[in-house]
Amino acid sequence: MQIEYRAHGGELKDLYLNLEEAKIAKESAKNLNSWDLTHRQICDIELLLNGGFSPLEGFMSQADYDSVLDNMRLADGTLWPMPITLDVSNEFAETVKTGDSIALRDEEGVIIAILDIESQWTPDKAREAEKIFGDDAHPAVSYLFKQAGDVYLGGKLRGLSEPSHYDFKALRDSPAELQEKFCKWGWKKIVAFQTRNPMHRAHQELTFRAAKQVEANLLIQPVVGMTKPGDIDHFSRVRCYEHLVKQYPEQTTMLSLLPLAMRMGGPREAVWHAIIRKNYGCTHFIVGRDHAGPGKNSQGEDFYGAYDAQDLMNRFADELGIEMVPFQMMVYVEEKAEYQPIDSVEEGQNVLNISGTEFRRRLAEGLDIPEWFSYSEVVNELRRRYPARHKQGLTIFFTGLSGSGKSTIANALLNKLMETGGRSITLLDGDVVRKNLSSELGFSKEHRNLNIQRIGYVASEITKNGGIAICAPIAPYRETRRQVREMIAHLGGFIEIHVATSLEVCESRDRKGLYAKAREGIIKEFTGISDPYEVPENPELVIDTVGCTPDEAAQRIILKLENLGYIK
Ligand code: PPS
Repeated sequence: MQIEYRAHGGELKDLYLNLEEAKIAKESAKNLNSWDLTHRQICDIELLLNGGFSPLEGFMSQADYDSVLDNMRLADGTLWPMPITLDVSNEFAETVKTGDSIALRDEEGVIIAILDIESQWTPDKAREAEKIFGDDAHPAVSYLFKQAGDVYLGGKLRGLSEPSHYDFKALRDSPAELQEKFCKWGWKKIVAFQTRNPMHRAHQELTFRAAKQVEANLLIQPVVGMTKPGDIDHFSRVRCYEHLVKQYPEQTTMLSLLPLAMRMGGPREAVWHAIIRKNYGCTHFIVGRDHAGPGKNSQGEDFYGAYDAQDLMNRFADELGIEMVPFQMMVYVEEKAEYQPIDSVEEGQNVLNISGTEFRRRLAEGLDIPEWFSYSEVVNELRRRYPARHKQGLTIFFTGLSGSGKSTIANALLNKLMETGGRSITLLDGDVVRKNLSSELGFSKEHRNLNIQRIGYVASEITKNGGIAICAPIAPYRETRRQVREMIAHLGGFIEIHVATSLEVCESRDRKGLYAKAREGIIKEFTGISDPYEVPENPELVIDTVGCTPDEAAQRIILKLENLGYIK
């Protein structure tokens, strides 16, 4: 097809080698030093190779990186707001030098591209964080310090294979493919909408009005690479978008997925998103309230002003080559039974809104979500993903000293829940786990942590799949318990129960004779005697077994579960 591809900086890049070149390069790449790309790097490389990041021809060199940080421009002056760098570990960096070529591989070992290293440096991460994002509550800053490697490699890429995707293939287009579709359909003016959330009626209204306003076709291009940690997975979102596109007039709107790794960089990110959409052939880009903002900072304030992104877009309007369609928040006006931009609401009119938190509460409790807020197909899709609490998976995590009564209560609870029926339940008792999952482990801090993490992993899988996991290890360390909670809480319920029977009582019971042995020093590192037990700070329930039978303890837990909505 003879078309003039639109691209930032002039030419739409395609960094893939042709078949013949790729065959030769693949052969020679077998002997090259290899770097296994992280998920974020896979997202970046896909858009580098297919031209989504035109005019970039690889990961940034130090000169481009410094210039982007200081001036929002590449070293040659082209507008570019976001660093696109290949971070590697110190150990790997020691094995390569400028002038080397390295093979970049995906998680399965497939060579995606060869990087010809032109630049290698240790970045000042604090400077990058400050210039691009702000304080350390920002998710990208946490990524930068906790996950990203300490050394950056820059250089041109030679693409060998496209990163593979097995899901929603029909909805994935490269910039060239999308531009070819637009050309074939006669779409000249295209307004793009970016999102990382499910879309409801307000978004449909906003995008439809934006397209009407500039008399353009509409491209809904949600991000499916990496979004803010904790966001709804893209599988559920895309099914929602598929329902939503049916709400627009025929032949006006299309859905295409963007494998971008977002940084949540607010204004800079908005400019970056616009450039990417330009590379996908769009002429207009919708920028709404708090575009790509990450929420609150460590002082509890929004990181960026609500319309900072629009201001920055305006600053570069002349050279961007894609026009902004600014949009305000849309709200539902009850008297008019329609959506309106918030500024056009008249005094005295009743505005209805359901916040994100309220929406999640209603899903969790199985409550009504009104038609004016969303489409029933979209809500049903989200109800499937987020069933009401009593249909969700759940982990009941006991912690307490040896002999405190954890296993007995856990067993009583298991039997009572089994009697009720209807749920699949697994008991991961401390002793049983030690015999099966963790038979090679001892009781050092490192081994205990590993043991608890294994229990947490199994419980997280059970919870994710809708079952109930009852865990009953000592789990003496606060930080490890916190990690387990974090691993599970976003997948379903997590209830921590401290079986707070005192050391004196546990020792006087000494059912297995272990305390006596610990006192004599025969058993080392014994919790409560020669190893610490860190008391939970905010467990959902505290039970002292003195004066409380196992039946009573299990009943208290059942009532707690009922109170929290996990059983009905
Ligand atoms: S941990 O700390 O959570 O990994 O411990 P856990 O897997 O629950 O294992 C505790 C059981 O192992 C026995 N045992 C010890 N406990 C604590 N400290 C030491 N050094 C130790 N050595 C063996 C003990 O029987 C624990 O079982 P319970 O049922 O808690 O009494």
